[in-house]
This record gives sequence, C-alpha cells and structure tokens, in this order.
Amino acid sequence: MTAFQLSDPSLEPIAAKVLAGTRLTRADGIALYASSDLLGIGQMADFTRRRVNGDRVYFMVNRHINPTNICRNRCKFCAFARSKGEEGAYEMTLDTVAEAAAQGASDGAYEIHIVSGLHPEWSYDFYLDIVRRTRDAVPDHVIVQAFTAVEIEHMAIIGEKPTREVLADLKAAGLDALPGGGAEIFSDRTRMAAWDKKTKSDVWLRIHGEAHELGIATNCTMLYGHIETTEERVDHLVRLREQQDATGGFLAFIPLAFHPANTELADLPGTTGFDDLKTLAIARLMLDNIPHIKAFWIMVGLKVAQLATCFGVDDIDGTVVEEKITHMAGATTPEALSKDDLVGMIAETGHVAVERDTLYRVVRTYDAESQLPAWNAGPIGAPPQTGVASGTVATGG
Ligand code: V47
Repeated sequence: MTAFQLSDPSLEPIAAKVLAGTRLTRADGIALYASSDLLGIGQMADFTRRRVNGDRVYFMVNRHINPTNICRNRCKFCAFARSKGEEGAYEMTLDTVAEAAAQGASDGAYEIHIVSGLHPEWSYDFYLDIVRRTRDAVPDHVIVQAFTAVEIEHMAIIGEKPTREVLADLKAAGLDALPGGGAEIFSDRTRMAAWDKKTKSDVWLRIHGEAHELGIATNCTMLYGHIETTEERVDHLVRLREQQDATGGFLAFIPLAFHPANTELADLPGTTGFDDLKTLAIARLMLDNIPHIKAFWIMVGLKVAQLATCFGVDDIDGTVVEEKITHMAGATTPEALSKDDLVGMIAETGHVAVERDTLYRVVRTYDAESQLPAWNAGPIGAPPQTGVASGTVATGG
C-alpha cells in the first residue's frame, strides 16, 4: 500500500521506488508511458517535485531574440528556417540585436535568450559579436543565454576550432549560459529520418559536458510528438541523466511539444494535453538529478502549463516577448505574457510564485494569497537576491 491513489496497480513497484527516492530504470520509464493512469503518475511526480522544489513555481522576465532564420540545416520539423533569398528570410544587424537586448533589460528582463539559424555567410567573429554586443547592451545582472549546441558545432566548423575553444571564446565575450535546444530525440533512427544534417547526439551531449566543465550552465530539451517511439523518449531521458551524472551542469529540462504546421511533417497531429502532462510528469520522475522541470507555456499552452505545476513541473518559463520558432509552426499561444499574468497563473494553483534569473537565483518571491511582492528586489541593475523567504513583509513596488 502506498501513499498514492493508483488506478493502475502495475505502477505499485514504481510508486514504492518513488517513495523511497530510488532511481527509476529505463523499464520503469517505459512502464509509466504504457500506463494511462495520468493522475497516479501525476501524484508521484508532484511528490518528487515537492521533495526537490517544495511549493515553489518559478518564472522569469526574459526576452527571446532570434537574430536570423537563415539556416543551412533544413530539418523537417522546423517551420522557422529559410534559405537566403527565400521569401520570409530575415537577418538582424548587430545594432538591432543590441537594441532588442537593451529594450528587454529596460523592461525588467533578467535573461536575454538568443537562438539563431546556421547562417551560411556569417563569420565566427560575427557570432562572437552577437554575444559581445548583447553583453554590452545590458546591465551585469542580466544573463546572456545564447546558442544551442547545434550553433556551437556550426561555429566550430566555420571557426576551425574545437567546440571547447568556441565555448571559451563565447564565455570571454560575455556568454553566461546555453539554452537547451537542438537535442530533438537522440535516436539515430529519427535523426536520419527528419534532421539528418543536424548535430549527432554524442556531439550534442559532449558540447553540453564541455560547457559544464567551463562553468557554463545549460538546459536540456526533448522534442516529442512527431515520429519517435516512447522507448526512444525514455532512452533520451536516460542519456540526459547519464550526462548529468558525469558533468552536472543542467539546470532545467524542457520537453518541447512538436508543432506540425508549415513543416514537412505537417500531416502529423501534434501532441495532446494528456501526452504533454504525462511527458512532463515522467520527466520529473526519471530525471532525479536535474533540479528543474519546465513547461514552456508557448509550446504546451497556458492551460496545460498551469496544470503541469500539479504534475511535477516547477517552472513555466517567462514573459518571452517575441517568439518565432513555435509560432511559425502554428502555435496559438500569445507571443508574450506579463509578469502579472504569470504570477496570477501560479498563485491560482496554491504554489508560491518565484521570479528567478537563468541560474535560478531568486529575484523576488510572491505571496501566494495576496499576490503582492513579498520582497522588493530593488531597481533594475541591482544584483539578484537569493534566499528570500516567502511571506515577508512587502516593501512596495
Ligand atoms: O532547438 C523547432 C524546437 C527549439 C519546432 O533552454 C520545435 O530555457 C516544436 O530550445 N515544434 C528552440 N519545437 C526552443 C528551445 C527552448 C525554448 C524555451 C526555453 C529553452 C531553454 C529552450 O525548438 C529548437 C527545436 O528543438 N523546435 N521546431 C516545432 N515545429
């Protein structure tokens, strides 16, 4: 008998492991996916999430910038990429990138999130300049989180340098963290079928390991809901867990729900809310060494992201402001949310809304009942504050 109300008795052995804090196996992951006891899986994930993150649900004020959609990889799942000269292709200047970053910072962003295409003509130095100009445009407390491992590999090719050196150069230019994109699904079968030119899984993992060793924190993702099997999803999670055991620098895992519109896989149906919640909950249960599980509201939708906070999720990402990759693939979510929207969504669930920076340092904690700031982090430019307890007296603002 466990503390969970399971409608699927075959999950009892897994429930016993969850209660004991024992690592789940690949077979357990596959069994969880095979079960339709979403509420049972959700209870277990919520139990684990409380052990790891208590009542907190994190969000952030951030700004996404996609400097170009011109990309020499044309992955079948991507509606964002264009070839040079094709209708809809765009490339930003360094000035435009810097202006967007400065605007983000003056709007209160603690993170500038930059993901781009693999531009066939941009030089190695131009990519470094994107980071330099962004760094110079924002105050020190703003984290520059830029370039997926796929872009790092591209820079290594054009710069004729090992990826470790590319990361060191980017760090010297002002890079703080890497986003988690480009991992897709690690299975070679899916890569060969839908993104054959893209970074191989070993290389993606090696680059993240190198970043961790250089003190660059990273996130990790999994693109799901296309041609992959559930076994391939679980294998993906296990490989991320192994990498985390080895180098320990993943902060958050973000399952990315596939959006088919305007892609070469447009005949696929996309994910369901049931699958989204189950995938987020199973991630919490399998990834016992990754501190945060994020529901990216842009991709799973506002309603699922909010519900997900009761299914193992402790982070719903941020204000975002301008999102192109998912919206070009048919996302119907807004392109931006206000801080009040995010705090309100979290407060309704009874969790404590915590504004954070990219490194999960607390910027401000909100009282769950009053939704007022429980502590005022001060003006933009002040360093992030850590260890602020909820329930302290509001100081205004
Ligand atoms: O790398 C591309 C994926 C990623 C589609 O690290 C698609 O905090 C769904 O990585 N449907 C970019 N997904 C987004 C990303 C991300 C987002 C939010 C937070 C973080 C973080 C990272 O989006 C790409 C690719 O894996 N993607 N096309 C599509 N049609």
